[in-house]
Amino acid sequence: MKKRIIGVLLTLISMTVTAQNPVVQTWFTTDPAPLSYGDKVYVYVGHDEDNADFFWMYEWRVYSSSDMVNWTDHGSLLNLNSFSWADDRAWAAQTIERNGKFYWYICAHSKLSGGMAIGVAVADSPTGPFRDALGKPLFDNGSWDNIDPTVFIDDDDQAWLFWGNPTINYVRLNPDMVSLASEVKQVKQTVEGFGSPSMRERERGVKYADSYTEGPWIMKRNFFPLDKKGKKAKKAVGQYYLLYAAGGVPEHIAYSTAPTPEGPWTYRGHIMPLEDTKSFTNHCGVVDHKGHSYFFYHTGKLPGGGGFGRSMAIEEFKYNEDGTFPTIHHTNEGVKPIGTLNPYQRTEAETIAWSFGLKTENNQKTGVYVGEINNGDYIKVREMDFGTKQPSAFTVSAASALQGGNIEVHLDSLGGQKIAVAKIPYTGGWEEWKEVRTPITETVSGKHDVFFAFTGYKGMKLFNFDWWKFEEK
Ligand code: FUB
Repeated sequence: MKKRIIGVLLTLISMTVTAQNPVVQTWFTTDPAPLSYGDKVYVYVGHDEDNADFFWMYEWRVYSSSDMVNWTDHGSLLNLNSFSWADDRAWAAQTIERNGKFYWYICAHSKLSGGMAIGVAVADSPTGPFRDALGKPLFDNGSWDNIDPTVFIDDDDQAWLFWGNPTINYVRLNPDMVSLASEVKQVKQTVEGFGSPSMRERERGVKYADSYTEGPWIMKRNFFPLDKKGKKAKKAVGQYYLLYAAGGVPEHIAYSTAPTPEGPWTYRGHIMPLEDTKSFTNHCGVVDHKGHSYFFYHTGKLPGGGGFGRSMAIEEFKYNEDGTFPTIHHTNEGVKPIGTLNPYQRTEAETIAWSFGLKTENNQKTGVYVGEINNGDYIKVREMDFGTKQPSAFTVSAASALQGGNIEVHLDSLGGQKIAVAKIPYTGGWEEWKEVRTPITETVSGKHDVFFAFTGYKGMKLFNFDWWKFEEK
């Protein structure tokens, strides 16, 4: 019995040590929509409230990473108050860049029509500041179907917006990205296209291959078709993909392809089959970045999570040679790093590969910082490359209105080599930031995962943590 308990404990510890999923542990992060821009992947998410019994959602948040494992929290960059016409349900959304501007398509409950409506916010950078581009919805006809907008710009510069549950609606956008260039149309759902006809046309007692539910993700990809002998064509062919949550609830992810954005669609099967993800919804987004392809989705697997407490997760995958998707399963491990972190650059404390116990907070004065730190909490950052330059000091910016505490810096594991202890004093307030510089005498070189372990008096909030930096000798 004792052996079994030790075995379970060891499994739990090793899971935490290697886990990258769920990607964020500080907040629930739902309906992830990734965007590759410059050196980074940005991901735009919704936010389930703690202990919710429905999709009580009031804001949208943004995270970014240049290595896919350390994610920087940019905070809550849009909320229902950003849209004068919206009063509830800050549900799924997606952001796209065009000519240096970032357009964030959201859906929310409209107090104008009483239904769900599509809105759009705009900013000059992927992390805002975002403002409602129109001061009114982009599309609002009083229907509850208007959820989950997804957007893409075709090679001919035509932008397309798709959305809907249980209908699939689509429209052309004007080059300004904030007005409609065509009538809103509905994709005809058929057995060939989606595994079944639209919900209203499905016949009782008939077992269909699949069924569109919600959460569309529209994208295009060029691939080289294979002939019957498996030989690759010389010319690439553009293919349109519509990925979506399917099968009613619980949802799996399926997809269809077409030669044009308007179809005809061919049902292609499951991408992420129904698995025990602890969430009865799923919602996906796909991004190609630096030669890697990533599948974003959500699960209910964060402790305290579930169907109304969902968290984004990521898997890397490779397209099949014939342009189809492989089957992708959810994992705890998630993705591998594709870059390193420079310890000698000031890094925001909210850049996190894995954390335990704490939260991030944001406000006008400080921006985003790490708060709610208690004894025993920790942050792990991965792939910190000290190179051959020996660090001589570790500096942090922290604030405490109480007794403060310690930031212990360990290499490779929580119990690994301790290279510094920053002692945070009482600073006069939770946002009275002080820089604390600690010399390093231990020898450190090469690449390490680094753990910031927080210690201090038990049972009370210790300090807030804004940024850290190592100095080279
Ligand atoms: O997050 C609220 C709703 O749940 C989304 O709009 C759907 O796609 C489902 O994930």
